[in-house]
Formats: sequence, C-alpha cells, structure tokens
Amino acid sequence: MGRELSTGQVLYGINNIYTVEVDGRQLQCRIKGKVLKTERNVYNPIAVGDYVSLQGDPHSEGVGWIVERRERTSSLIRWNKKRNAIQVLAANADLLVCVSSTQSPPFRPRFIDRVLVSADRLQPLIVINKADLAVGSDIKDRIRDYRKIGYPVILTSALSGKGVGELRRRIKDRLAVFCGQSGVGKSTLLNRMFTGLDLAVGNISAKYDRGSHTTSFASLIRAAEGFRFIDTPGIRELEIAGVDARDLAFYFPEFVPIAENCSYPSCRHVDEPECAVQQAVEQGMIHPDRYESYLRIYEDVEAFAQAFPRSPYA
Ligand SMILES: Nc1nc2c(ncn2[C@@H]2O[C@H](COP(=O)(O)OP(=O)(O)OP(=O)(O)O)[C@@H](O)[C@H]2O)c(=O)[nH]1
Ligand SMILES: [Mg+2]
Ligand SMILES: [Zn+2]
Repeated sequence: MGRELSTGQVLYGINNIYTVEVDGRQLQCRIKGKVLKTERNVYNPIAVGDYVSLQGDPHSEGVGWIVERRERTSSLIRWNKKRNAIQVLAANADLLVCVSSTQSPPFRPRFIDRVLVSADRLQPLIVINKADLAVGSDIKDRIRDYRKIGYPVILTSALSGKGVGELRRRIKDRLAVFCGQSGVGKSTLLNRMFTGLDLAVGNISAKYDRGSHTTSFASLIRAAEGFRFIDTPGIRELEIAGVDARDLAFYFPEFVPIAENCSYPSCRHVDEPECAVQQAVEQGMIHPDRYESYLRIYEDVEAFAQAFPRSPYA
C-alpha cells in the first residue's frame, strides 16, 4: 500500500493502535496527527466498526495512518461518568443485541430499558440468557410486556443451546453488537453459535453474583460467511448520552399514543396533574417498571444536559 488512500473498517483498538481490515488484510494503524476531526466531549474519536480512510506507511508493510473517519450510519454511545466524557461503544452496527440473564447475575430490566433508549438507528433485540436456570414469574411478566410493546425477545441458554439457533438466524447478514453486563454470557453465546471461535469466558463471582469482566475490549469478528458481530466488554451501567429530556417519552413506544392526551402540551409525565401517562400506569396499561425506568432515565438525561450544556449530543 502506498501513499494513496484506501478504506477499511476498524476491528478493534488497543492503546491507540487500531487494527483495520482493508480488502481482507489487517493493518496496524494510528491516527495521523490532528487530521482527524473529532467531536467535543468524546474521548474515543475512533470506535470499533468505524470506516476510515488510510494512508499506508511506505517504510513498513502492514502499517497505516488513519486520516479520516467516515460518517456513521449508527453509533452506540454512553456517558462514561468516570471519565466524564462520551464514549462510542460501537459504530455502524445494524442490530443491538441486549443480553441479560435470568440469574447470576440477576435479571435487570432497568438495564434493558436503558439500552433500548440508547438504540438510536439500531434495531434492538432483547436476549435473556441462562434459560436453563429458573425463569421466575417476574421475568416472564416482563418478557410479555416487552413483546406487547413491540420489542423482540428471545430466551436462550448457551449451556443447553435453547434459542441459540434463532439468535443465529436473527443476526445473519447484519452487523450485530452484543452488549450487556459482565457475566450474562455474551461471549459464551457467541462461542456456542460458532465452533472454533474460542472467545475467553469468565467465572461468576460467588460473593457478588456478577461476572469478572473477562472481555476487555470490543472487537468486530467475522465468524463465518454472513456473520459479523461485535463482542463488547461487560458494562455495569449504560448512562444515556445525547437524549433530550423533552424527547425521552418518544423512546418509550407505548407512551407515545397515550401522551397525546396529556393536559399540558409539554407534559414531562413526571408530576404534572392530568397526565395521561401517569393515569395509564395506574390503570395498568403501562407497566410500572417501565415508568420507573422512565423517571430514573429522565433524571439522568437532565444531569447529562447540565454536564454538557453545549454538546452536540446534549
Ligand atoms: N447456566 C448458564 N451459565 C452460562 C450461560 N451462558 C454463560 N454462562 C456462564 O456465565 C459465565 C460468564 O460468561 P461470559 O460469556 O464470560 O460472560 P460475558 O457476558 O461475556 O462477560 P464479560 O466478558 O465479562 O462482559 C461463564 O461461567 C459461563 O459459563 C447459560 O446459558 N447458562
Ligand atoms: Mg465476554
Ligand atoms: Zn403526561
């Protein structure tokens, strides 16, 4: 590869060295100087899945420089509170596979609701893994509700193989990003679907009933013809970035037709009187857990807007 530009896709990045796939070859790349335009408040300018323009290094084979990032068709972002910046978890994916577990670690619908709000321009798929362990009535109740409001849900077991065939069918020919808390079984599910993949899997801490953060960086993997996906490290929480509080109700599809009947035209559905959403919760038409998620996320998106008042994401 010479001085001319070529295009590739970022498979993973470690310590500012990005492995980029170009015409089936992998190049080790760095970002060239300050050429790359970056958004304010974003700490990783390049994410897994990004399409980039590269310049080859004339002196070393297999090495390149990233000079441009192509526009993204989608991005999965979060507010990384520890770094107080926006983190791009994955770019250009089609499908967002939100993996949760029945137990060990415990089922967390609150986490799922956050992921669903973050699924901007990504098609969501809820996967509840570890179906070989007891599936409580509370979980079944939530599965019914998610399906009722229009989200696809599949119950899987990476151990017994239940639901794994369906998951495989659903991710075919799409770039699927797997996300979820540590220990829910993202990597185990992927290994079960593709023999020979051999992603590292970890143990569940008996003391804390959670995973041990086994997958340490996100990577785009091509496992077979028609199967490309991104395995990501477990995250404790997905803090919403870039959603306007006034728009939040639009991210809860079951709220949308009901909210039209609120008395205040700009009702936040928090504590306003004659709020149709609050009434629908009382009447059992909106699941109380979903409304609870809404209230908590509402607080978060307001906090985000205060932290980044002029951000393109705020
Ligand atoms: N019983 C049961 N255990 C499972 C299942 N899937 C995964 N596990 C176990 O859960 C543990 C964690 O699995 P991982 O695949 O490492 O989880 P992960 O989501 O990739 O975790 P991180 O990489 O830390 O984010 C391992 O001990 C797996 O054997 C399942 O369907 N049933
Ligand atoms: Mg993993
Ligand atoms: Zn309202």
